[in-house]
Amino acid sequence: MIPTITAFALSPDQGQGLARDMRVRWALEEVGQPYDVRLVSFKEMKQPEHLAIQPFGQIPTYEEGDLALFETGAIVLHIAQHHPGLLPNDANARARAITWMFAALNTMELPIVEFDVAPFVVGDKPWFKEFLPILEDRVRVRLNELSRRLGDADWLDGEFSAGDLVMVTVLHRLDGSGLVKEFPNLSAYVARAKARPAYKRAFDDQLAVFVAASAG
Ligand code: GTB
Repeated sequence: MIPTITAFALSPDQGQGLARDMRVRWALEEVGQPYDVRLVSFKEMKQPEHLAIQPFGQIPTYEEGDLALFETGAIVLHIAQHHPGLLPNDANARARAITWMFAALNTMELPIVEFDVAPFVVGDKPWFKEFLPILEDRVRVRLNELSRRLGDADWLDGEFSAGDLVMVTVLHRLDGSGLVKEFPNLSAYVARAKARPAYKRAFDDQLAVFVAASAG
């Protein structure tokens, strides 16, 4: 059965891979699962029909027959558990790969998003100029720890896994900041992941949505 995901009809990032359907598209591409995309406007995301699937009125969602999922971590895990390629067969290695998915979403993404959205949320406050470097340092601490753990390995734990996939989409959010570049091994890690054909297909497909919407 072909799953259907939702994505922004007009993404605020102009198709630069920041909207979170990117990680779902990438996972589907990695496992070779074709999928359909239903584009939704901001208004449609807040309507009862969408809220029934995504209670927070966000994208992406994932529908497959009777199953409707939200939360990208859960969606990527579902894809990885139902197709070979994104999780190791060995039970312990599988558990560790899933741990990296949680680490990406809970330990890394949290300070990264706080740092990224601060200019929009509190950019007009008189204390903002002192506050931003504090948030930046919180991100730097996590990057340093991640860099130390990765060392000179290609991937976080053995073969490329859903843990790397989610981690790289989280680090992608820092692209404009130059922070990842402070850590050459992390920079190389992100570049290695983004060189994967599945990443490129997912990125190009997401960008094509924005290009088509802008043209029309
Ligand atoms: N925890 C949820 C998940 O992982 O699925 C979070 C989903 C989420 O944040 N969705 C965002 C959304 O629908 C889009 S991806 N927002 C609309 C709303 O909340 O009303 C986040 C995102 C969007 C745009 C940029 N950008 O332009 O740079 C970056 C990240």
